[in-house]
Amino acid sequence: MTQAAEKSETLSLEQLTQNAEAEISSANTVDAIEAIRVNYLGKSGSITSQLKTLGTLPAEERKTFGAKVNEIKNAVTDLISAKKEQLESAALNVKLAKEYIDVTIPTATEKQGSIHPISQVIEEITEIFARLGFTVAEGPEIEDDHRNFTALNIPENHPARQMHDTFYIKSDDKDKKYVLRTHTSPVQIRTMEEYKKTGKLPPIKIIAPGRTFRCDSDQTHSPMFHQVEGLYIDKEVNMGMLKGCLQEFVETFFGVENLNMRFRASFFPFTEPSAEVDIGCSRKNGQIKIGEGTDWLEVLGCGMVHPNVLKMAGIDPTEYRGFAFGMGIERLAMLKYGINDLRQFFESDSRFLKHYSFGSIDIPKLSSGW
Ligand code: 2U9
Repeated sequence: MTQAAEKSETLSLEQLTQNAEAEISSANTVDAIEAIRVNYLGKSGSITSQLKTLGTLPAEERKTFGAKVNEIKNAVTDLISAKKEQLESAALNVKLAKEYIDVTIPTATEKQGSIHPISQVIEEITEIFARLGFTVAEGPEIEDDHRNFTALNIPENHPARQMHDTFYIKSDDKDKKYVLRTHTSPVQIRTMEEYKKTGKLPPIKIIAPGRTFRCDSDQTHSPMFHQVEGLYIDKEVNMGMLKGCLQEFVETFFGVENLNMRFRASFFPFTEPSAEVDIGCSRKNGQIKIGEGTDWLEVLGCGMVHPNVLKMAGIDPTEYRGFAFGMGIERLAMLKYGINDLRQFFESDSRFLKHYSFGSIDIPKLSSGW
């Protein structure tokens, strides 16, 4: 190629680039940019055609010319993708602005959903314990049997394992058995493990609300049910503090000041001493009235965390103590809202929800003066 021919070739490539740049810059739709791409880089596009002429050039010119065309091709490709991205994002913004939905506008009353009583009661309980300084912890519903049992002082072959009517899960892992958690206690185990792992020291003050599972189904048992458990570990934790905390809880939850409450000695493998908690009530014609009369009604269980449980979780029981409690949500919801059939909770009958009608923006209904 003569010098003049080379100059004109360079100029034409430069011209090509300038034209492409100008067209890309003034393109204002994704379709327009796609048309430009086809014109320059498509099968018979002008840059592609330049590459096709390579074969006709003498070997010594091929390299420099080829490099130049490739450079232009890459530059134009980059410009096109940047512009395409910019146009696509602008188009999306226009679409989003057009399709804007104000989610705060209330739906028609007859179409409004409502909060399930179980969710409502979990909210109420969480609110009360949050005021007492507890935070919420969560964990998986499928657990290994170490965290569900062994770490809670329920070793293999302990009768409590049978009492829990456990759903076992098939597993290929020979060394680990998995279960649907029979209580939310493994959440507390996980929290203690995390403290140990990260070197964080107590106090630990958590509640663990959530679903639990036992292979049991009749008038008063559902294979899936809900619990809230609590755990407080610190250097100076004692049974008196546990009683004060639960007294505050039952009074606020049931909305009865100075509600009679008593601890009745009981047994759980994970607490020692252990107690069941009763509140004062009256029973007339099968009707329970909380805060009246001289009868007692069991509402939850509690105790001081067993030293073995603290030890297994890496917390020194000579330095730290803990209290723990556990409650069944369905039972508390039935007592507070006068629901008399457990099955109603799980039948998905919208009339049931409508009847209790906890609005989605209601705050938990707590009747004490807090
Ligand atoms: C750790 C240590 C101790 C949790 C506790 C209870 C007592 C209890 C029942 C109430 C009704 C279960 O739903 S229910 O059948 N629970 O009585 N639960 S103490 O104790 C723990 C938990 C975790 C690490």
